[in-house]
Amino acid sequence: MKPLHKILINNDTSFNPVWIMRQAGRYLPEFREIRKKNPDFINLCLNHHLSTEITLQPLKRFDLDAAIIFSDILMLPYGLGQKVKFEKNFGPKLGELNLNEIAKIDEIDFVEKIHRVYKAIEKVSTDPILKNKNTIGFVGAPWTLLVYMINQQSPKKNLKKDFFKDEFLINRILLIIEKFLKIHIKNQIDNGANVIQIFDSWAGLLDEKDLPNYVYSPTLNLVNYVKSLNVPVICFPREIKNYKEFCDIIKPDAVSIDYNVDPKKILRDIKIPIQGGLDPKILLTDKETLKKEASKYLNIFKDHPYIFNLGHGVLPETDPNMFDYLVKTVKNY
Ligand code: 1CP
Repeated sequence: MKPLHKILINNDTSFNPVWIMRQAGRYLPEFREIRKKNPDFINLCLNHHLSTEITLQPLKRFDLDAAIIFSDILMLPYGLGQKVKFEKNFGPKLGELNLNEIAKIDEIDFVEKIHRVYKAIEKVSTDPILKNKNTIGFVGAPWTLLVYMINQQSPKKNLKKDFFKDEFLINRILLIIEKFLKIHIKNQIDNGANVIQIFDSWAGLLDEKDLPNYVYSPTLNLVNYVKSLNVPVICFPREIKNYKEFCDIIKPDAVSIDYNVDPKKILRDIKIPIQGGLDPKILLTDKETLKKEASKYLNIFKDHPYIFNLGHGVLPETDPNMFDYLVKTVKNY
C-alpha cells in the first residue's frame, strides 16, 4: 500500500508520510531555470514533457512520499474558454466571464484544451521514482474557482463590491464548475492520480451564513463523487472558521489545516486524518527553530493519523537546504 493510502484508508498512526504544497515551484533553482525560458505559465502547464520534469524535480532531491502534479487550479476556467494569464508581480488575470459562451462548452472541447495535464499525470505516475509513492491530482473547490472567475483576479487584492449582485449568474456558473470539476477529477484518476486534494483557498472569505450554499453543498457533491471512484480525497478549506463543522458535514478522508489552526484543539475536535499546519515562514528561520516547530506538530499528532505538510504553499524565498532539513526531520522522527 502506498504511504498516503496507509493514513487515508487504514488510518495508520505508526508513521507520518510527507509532501509539501507547492513542492514543485519557485524555491527550486532548477524550476526557475525552466520558468525563465517559458514565460507563458499556462503553456508551461500544457507542455507535458516539462510539467512532468518539474513535477519530479523535488522528488529527485528530497525523500518525499508523493508527487503533486505541476498544473494549476485555474486550468479549469482556461478549459472552459475563459482567458487566463499569469502576470509577473501581479498573479492571475482572467478575461471577461461570458455565461453564454461557457454554457456552450462540452466535455470534448474541455478535455481537448487541457488533455496534456492528463498526459503529464500518466507520465509521472508510471515513472519508476513513483513506485512506492502517491500521485496527487487536484482541483480548486467550486467556491474558490467562482471567486477567480467572477473577480478576474486574486481576491487578496480585493473582492469586487458587487460580487454577489447577479445571483442567477453565480448559481449557473457554480453548476457548470461542478460539472467540469467532475470531468477533470475523473480524467486525472483515469490517468494515474491515486489521491485527490481539493483546494478551497478562499473559503475563509465567506460569512458563516453563506457556507452551506457556496462551500458545503458543492464540496460535498465533489467529495462524494471522488469517493464513488474509490480514491481518497483531502480537503483544504483554508481559513474556514469552523473546521469541525466542515468535517462533520463533508466527511473527507482527511482535512488539511492552515497555520492559524490550533493543532491541539483540532486534535480534540476531529476524528478523521489530519494533514499540514506548519507555517511556511518557519522555513525562513534557522534549523533549530524549524526542528522545534515541526516536532511540535509531530508530537501533538503522534497518536493520530497525520500527513506532514505545511499550512500553505512553500514560499519562493525558501532555501532548498531548509526544505531538505524539514523532510529529514519528519523522516527521522
Ligand atoms: O512561476 C510562477 O510564477 C508560477 C507560480 C505558480 C505555481 C508554481 C502558480 C501561479 N501556480 C503554481 C502551481 C500550482 N498551483 C500547483 C502545483 C505545484 C505544487 O503544488 O507543487 C498547485 C497545487 C497550485 C494550486 C493553486 N493555484 C491554488 C491553491 C493553493 C493555494 O496556493 O492556495 C491557488 C489559489 C492557485 C492560483 C494561483 N496560481 C498561481 C498563483 C501565484 C496563484 C495564487 C494567486 C493568489 O494569491 O490569488
